[in-house]
This record gives sequence, C-alpha cells and structure tokens, in this order.
Amino acid sequence: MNLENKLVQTLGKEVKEAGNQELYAALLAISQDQADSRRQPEGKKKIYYISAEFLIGKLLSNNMINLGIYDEVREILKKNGKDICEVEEVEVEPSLGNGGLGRLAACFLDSIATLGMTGAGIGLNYHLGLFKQVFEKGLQEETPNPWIGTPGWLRKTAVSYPVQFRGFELQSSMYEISITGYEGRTNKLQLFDIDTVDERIVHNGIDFDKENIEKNLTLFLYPDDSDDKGRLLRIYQQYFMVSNAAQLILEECEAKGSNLYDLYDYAAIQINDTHPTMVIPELIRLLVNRGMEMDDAIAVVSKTCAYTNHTILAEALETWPISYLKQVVPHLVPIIEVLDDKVRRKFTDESVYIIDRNDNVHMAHIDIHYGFSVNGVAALHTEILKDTELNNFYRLYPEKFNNKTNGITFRRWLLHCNPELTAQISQWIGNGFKKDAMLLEKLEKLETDEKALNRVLEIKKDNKKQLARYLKETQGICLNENSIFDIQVKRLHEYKRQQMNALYVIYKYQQIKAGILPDTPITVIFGAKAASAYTVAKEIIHLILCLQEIVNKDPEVSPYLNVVMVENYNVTLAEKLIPACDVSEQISLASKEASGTGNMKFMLNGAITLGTDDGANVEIHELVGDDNIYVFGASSEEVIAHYKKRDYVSKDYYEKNEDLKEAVDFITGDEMLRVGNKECLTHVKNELLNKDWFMTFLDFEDYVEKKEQAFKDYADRKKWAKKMLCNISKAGFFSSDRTIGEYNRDIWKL
Ligand code: 26V
Repeated sequence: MNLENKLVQTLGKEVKEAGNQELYAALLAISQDQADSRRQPEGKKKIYYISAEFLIGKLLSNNMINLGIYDEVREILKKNGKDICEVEEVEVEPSLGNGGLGRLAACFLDSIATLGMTGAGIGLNYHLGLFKQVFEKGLQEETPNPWIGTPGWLRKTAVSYPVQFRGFELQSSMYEISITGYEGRTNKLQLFDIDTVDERIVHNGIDFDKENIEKNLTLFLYPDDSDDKGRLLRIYQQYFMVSNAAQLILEECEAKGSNLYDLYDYAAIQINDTHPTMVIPELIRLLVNRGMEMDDAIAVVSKTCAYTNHTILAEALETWPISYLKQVVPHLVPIIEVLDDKVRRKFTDESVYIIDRNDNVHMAHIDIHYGFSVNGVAALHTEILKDTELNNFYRLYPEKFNNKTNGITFRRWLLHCNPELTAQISQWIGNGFKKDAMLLEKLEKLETDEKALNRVLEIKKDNKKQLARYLKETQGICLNENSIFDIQVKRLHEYKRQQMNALYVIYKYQQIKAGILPDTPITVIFGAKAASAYTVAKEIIHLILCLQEIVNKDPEVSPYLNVVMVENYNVTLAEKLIPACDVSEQISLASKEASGTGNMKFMLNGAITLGTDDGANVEIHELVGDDNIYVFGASSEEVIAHYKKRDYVSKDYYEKNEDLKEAVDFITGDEMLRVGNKECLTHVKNELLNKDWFMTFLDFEDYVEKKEQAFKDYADRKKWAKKMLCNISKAGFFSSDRTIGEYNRDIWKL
C-alpha cells in the first residue's frame, strides 16, 4: 500500500479533514510499524550503553528521515494543505538529559543503529525529566516538565526485575523506545521505572518529598543534590538503573549461550560518566551469587566494562560517603571493600585508592581499576586527563587510556534541522555525504564559486527569518533579521563564561552610547538553564535578563545592539537556533570544557566559531585553520599554570583595563538597579572581583578584540561566505558515525 493510502487508513479519514494531533498520532503509528519491521536478529556481541541521561529530542521527523519517508510525507501533507512543521509542534520533547552528556548519548544511539551494530541504551524513565524554565520578574523559576503522554514513542514491556535496597525491594518495569538508524537497523533505548511513582507529590515548582522512594524514584532527572536527601535519592536512582541493567545483560547473554566466564564475548558495557559505576560491583555480586569465584567474577567484569570521562572539574567527579552506600545498598559495600583492598595490596599511592581516608568512595577509581578502557572526549581533554587529572592512574595503566573525540548525528543536526542547506549540498555534491560525512570536503571546490557563496548566504538569511518567525510566535521575541546573530546556547556554568559575553554586551552598549557604532547591527542571543541550587548561575541569568531589558528598550542603542535570552532552551530550540547562527560562542576557560558538541553543530550549519583553544574547539581550529575561526584567550597550559601557582588575581585586570572596569561597575550602576535586584547583581559583581574562578577578566581584552574583528569581517559578505563554506566542508570529522566507528574499533570490538 502506498504511504498516502496507509495514512488515510490509519487516520480513518481524509488527510484534509485531520487535525495536527490526529496526523501526529497516525504518523507515529506508521513510523513505529516501519521501525519494528527493521528489527534484525541480534549479533553475538552487543554494546550496552548505560547512561543516566538520554537527551533524545523530538522523534517524529527524525525517525521519518531515518526511515526514508520524510520527504514523501511532507509532500502528502502539503498537497492536502497541511504543514509538517505544525505537526511537529504537537510532539512534546522528552527532556531526559541535562546537556552535552545526555545529547551525546542520544547521538551515539543513532549512530550505533545506523552503522548496523547490535546495541541498546539503558537508562531511567524519568517522569518529569529536567525542569522547564520560566522567567518570572527577571529570574529563573523551575516547573515540572511532563513528557509521557499518549500517544508517544514509549512502550511498556513485560520485562521486570526485583531490585534490592536496604530493608525493601522494588519490582521494576522496563519501557522501550525504538531507535532507528539512517537506512539502518532498529535498536532499543530501554528505560527502567517502577509502577508506584506518583507525580502528584510535586508541589511549589519542583519540590517533592525526597524520602518517599516508592513514589519519587524516577520522578525527576538528577534531583537537587545540594542536600543529603537529594544525594541519597541519587544513589537510589543509580543503583536501580544498574541493577536492572546487570540483570538484563546477564539474562540476554546467557540466552545467547554465554557461560558467563566468557561474558565479554557477548557484551561490552560502556559506562557513561561515573553515574552507572555501581554496575561493576553489582555484576560481580550477581556472578558470585551464581556460583562464580570472586576473583573470576572480578576478572570477567573487568574485561567487559569501559568508562568514559566527561569532565575534569573536581566538583563534578562523584564521591559517595560509604555510610550513604551502607544506607541504600549495604550488599554492595563488602564488594566495594574487596575491590579497594585489592588496590591497596597492589599500590602504595593513596591517591588511587577507592575508599579514601575520610571513607568516601571515589566512583571513577572503581571504573579505572576495574574497567579495561578509559577515554576522554576530545584530544585536549584526554591529554589533560593523562598529564594532570588522572596522571597517577595513567602511570599505572597507560594501555587503558584512549581518546574518542565526540561527534554529532548529522541526521538531526543537518538533514532535519537545516533542510534547505541539505538540499543544496545534495545538488552540489550528491547524496553521498548523508552516509559518509567526510564527503562534505567536496564542498571546498566551491569556495571560489561566486554563485555558491551567494547561495550559502541566502540560505543563512532564510534560516534567520524562520527563527525570527518562530521566536515571535512562541515567545513573543522580536529579532532584527538584518543583524548578526551571535549565539551562546548551553547549560549555564561559570566555566562556560556566559558572564564574559554579558560583559561584552555592556561594553558594546557603552560604545554605542558614546557614538561608536558597529558596521552591522548585532543580536546577542543566549539560552541556558541553571541548576536549581546553583545560585551564581541563576544570578548570571538575572544579569542577562536585566541587560535585555535595558539594551532593547534604549532607542539610541537598540537599532545597533539587541540582547535576547530565550526561555527554556532545549533540543527543539537548538534545532531552530543553530541553522540561523552567524557567530558561535564557545568561550569556556581553556582546559575546562571537555569537548563541547554545540560547537560542532554550529560549524556544520555554517556558523563561524569565536572560541578559546579548549575541548573540541582545538580540533575545529586545526581543521579549518586560523582564517576560518576566531580564537582568543589564554592557552590551557597557561591556565593550568595559574591554578598551580595560585597567582591569578582578577582585581589586577579590573584595575588595569578601563573598558573592563566600566563594564563591571555597570552591573551595579543606577540603570541596572532600576530594573534588577540589587542583592543578586552585587553578588555577581563581587564574585567576579574577588573570585572569578574561571578567569573571565584574564581573557576579556582578547575576547573583545577578536569579537570586534569577527563583526568587522562579517561586513565583507563574500569573505564571510568562504569561511562558512570552509566550516561546513570540514565538519565531516565530527560525525558521530566516525566516533562510534572508533569506539567499536578500539573498545567494543563487535
Ligand atoms: C557536572 C557538574 C555537576 C556538579 C557541579 C558542577 C558540574 C560541572 C560539570 C558537570 C558536567 C558533568 C559531565 C558532563 O556533562 N560533561 C559534558 O560532556 C559532554 C559530552 O562529552 C562534553 O561535550 C562537555 O564538554 C562536558 O561538559
């Protein structure tokens, strides 16, 4: 049956007569069917990607692209007076991740299926996901973000396991979401849950009773862990996730013929950051329960598990007091003690112990001693792990360390989010790049083709118009379509330095006030959620919202400069913002951003990076060369040296640089206090003056200089278009298909 007939049959009425909600439900059903029909027999060895986060985004369009029916569906709808974009709007985005780490896991699932590998994602079915952000009186408020509606992609299975906690047992339920690769196989994202979770216990924003585990276990992603109850709940979540994973893995491997001593021939387990670390002692425990000797169990598990590190920030490396583990999972504690004991017998260096002298359990240490692979997520990041952060481990196990530079799925981040550019690239170089992203290099030859350069500019302009329309409709925001779109979207964290961008806005505001006007108007766009307990981050949001109020309402300034902070930045918004971007802000303090993946998405869509030599920016820089990126700031070596010597004093820079001083003082000046909260603004300013942990002032001067240069160069449209084309043509390396190919070649060996 052809697609149109199938759609009519599923709808039970003509397409013309159907509403968007009905169309969505029908297309979902059709896509589910087709995805199911692509399920293939499992190979002997399977990759289990365990992660506390999978930030998958909306699925309908992406799945239809991967199934190869998207264009046809769009045409059928159009013929019947329907708009596929409006149907997309009906779907709610599952927000099962915080940011980069969770989005990376989602890109990896797409690539694993696309490359035809047998694999599954294993995680938790958070009912409310990450909070929804709303701005109230210039401040972030958090509200629940329900996503499990009917109809949706999530399906309940009959799979269920008992999970033992101290004093009680919970019975799990497994849910599944089909993950269909591009012209590839269908795999599963398997999310565990319990039937007793109760969304009604949430009140006052996102508050809830943290102690009622039967009702709250999978209510939220990463509950606020600023207090002990939140931290305990996190351990409940983590153990629940990995105990289910371990039981599932053993069952599947045994069904395929494993005698469990050869588990590693049937399974590779990738531990995504330290959140799933307890899978190691849990698997050992289960194997011992089935009669295996402890030493054999440890050896088998160590050959099965591999660990990915996603940050060098000490405060983000998980340690749990052993007393917490005793309180939640006492049966794991003896195993962890055996693991620690073995380390102590072998090594004298206390810094590599699993349980430290304060009785804290270092989760990453379990992964490194008892996994066979440790990888960083960009070349620089891996080098820093080896040389500095994990140097003590690197000297023990040099053979375990390897780099896997992150990647993104081009299906979502080019084909889906930028159809106009995709169609044009196909016309220029054929469709091959959709399967082999390195073929984008063929675009290089167009860098001298005037028509092609104009076309690149035209597509960008169209995408800017579309973004403007979308933000007008959904958030009431007005954009100047003729301005430069300078965009910084990512989680709010001091190391990512949104505050530096805000200081630039103040600097520019004052320049314009003084009559120094930019060649082209500028719109600085921010999008960022702050963790609910992260006070300074919330204050930085307040600072930006105040600037938005002042700058946009100033008739002298607003024709030349605008500030926009979009509300509730998420995957769906990213898909609209990224294709419309001119300048991509990647301005973390060198050495702090493990990789970044937004940087790759922007580049692929023809934005030019303004960034530090940090994370994957380093690799972008190497690929495009000095002329096609704006790099500024201290190098990671310089930064690390400052930390070592403790010789960075932000006030010195404030005193020396008049522009910086004026910008900083503006934060608590009369204009700001008229619109903002004095306490908040004073605190932000004092943090910068007295602490500035992430050296904003150190890089400010160079940042302003390079940013001004970028804005000046933008006016030479032809030169700019060449830079755009160069970035697109070099982005192929950052396809997650390449990354997953490397994981398989070096680690999983499927
Ligand atoms: C977590 C926390 C939690 C406690 C407070 C401070 C803090 C700071 C950072 C983090 C990040 C945890 C791990 C993470 O999300 N890393 C991100 O992983 C991405 C995918 O590899 C990578 O592109 C980002 O650079 C990295 O920040």
